[in-house]
Amino acid sequence: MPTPTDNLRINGDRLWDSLMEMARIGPGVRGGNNRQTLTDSDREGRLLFQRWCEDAGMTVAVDSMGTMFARREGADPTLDPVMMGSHLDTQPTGGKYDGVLGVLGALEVVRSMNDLGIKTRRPIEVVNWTNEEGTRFAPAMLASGVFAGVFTEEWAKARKDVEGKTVGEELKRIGFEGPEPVGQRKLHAMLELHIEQGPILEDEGIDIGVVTHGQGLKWLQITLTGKEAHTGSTPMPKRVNAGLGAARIVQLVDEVAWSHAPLAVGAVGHMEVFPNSRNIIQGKVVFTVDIRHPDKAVIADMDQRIRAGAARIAEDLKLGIEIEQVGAFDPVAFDETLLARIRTAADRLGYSHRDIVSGAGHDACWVSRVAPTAMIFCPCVDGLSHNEDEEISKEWAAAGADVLFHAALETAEIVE
Ligand code: HGY
Ligand code: MN
Ligand code: MN
Repeated sequence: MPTPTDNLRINGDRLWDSLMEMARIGPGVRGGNNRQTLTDSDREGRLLFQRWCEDAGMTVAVDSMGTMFARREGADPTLDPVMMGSHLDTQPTGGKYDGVLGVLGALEVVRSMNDLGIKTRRPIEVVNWTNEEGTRFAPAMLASGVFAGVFTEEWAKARKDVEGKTVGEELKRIGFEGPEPVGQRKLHAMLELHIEQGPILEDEGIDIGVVTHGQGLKWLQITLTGKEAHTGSTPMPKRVNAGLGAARIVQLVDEVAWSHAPLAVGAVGHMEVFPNSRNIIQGKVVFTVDIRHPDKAVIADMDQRIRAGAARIAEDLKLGIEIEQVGAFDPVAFDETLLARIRTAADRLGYSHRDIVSGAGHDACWVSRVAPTAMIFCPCVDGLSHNEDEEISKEWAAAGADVLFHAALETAEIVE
């Protein structure tokens, strides 16, 4: 017996056009994006998204962390909505699709519902979560973390960027500190479409990733303090070299991650050196260790060994050391009912699929604490992301949004 959703598809051309139009806001230097959270370009992207949502007949609410909820009413407005969403903020050298595909793919689902005159029992909400990336303001997934009760709003709004500006000040400055209290908004379920940001789906020629888990993560910010001195006239035995300590700890992080191969990952992505002069021994280095694994116990082991090893390195080199945990979340298991709907939708639509664990963190990881949540991945070229060369195909984007469409309709229930 055919069902209403049998062969419903979104409009892939319209989705692609919207992705390309959004990509023109906050352009990078090599074809990607630099639309960091709460900057003027983020504001411009938010306003475009808001206009598109209103053009699609939705009403847009903003909470006090700046998260945007675009609502399409259902037959029964008293029911909790089905949310679909992700983030519009990007890395400083980010791609055009990380996060953006999830927000604009959800908008495309609503546009397609409008085209097809589809009514759902439950309301539908398309969400743009503030500061998913955690690059300008640590930690990542900041607003979804406040929404899920992981961080207090006060702590989150006090987070500072390298210029000392706070989240709260910047929210006000761009006009997106909304009136709605964070976390009061109820939801029945959330679905997040995202690019894989890894090589598995493309390597295996698979269309859809059914994301069963998100791996756990820890971010340790380490500050090493040595002694600035002349690089030419200071004898080697007299040096207190913070840069040397940082180099040895970067090596230690790599060794610890490899010791838990093949699933563990570890690196230092962020590093600031002071005074950063060609002929002054580095007096201070501030850097962030990023370690991840699907098993909480392995993360704890890596954390403990890196802390102990860093302390030994600092002692050997007579450096001061401070270690502050600036981000952490445990491995997450997503909702089995939603995962089954995603697999069924992919089968119905003729897309190949496989279960997969997310290497990256996502807003869905926090939202899963307050409602059933699941993610859908599409492949990305060479598995590359957090790089301006990030690329996907129009077909991959459409396939992911088609599956999102069907899973959302099943969850929100079509009504005649
Ligand atoms: O760091 C992450 O995994 C995400 O991209 N914010
Ligand atoms: Mn993302
Ligand atoms: Mn990202």
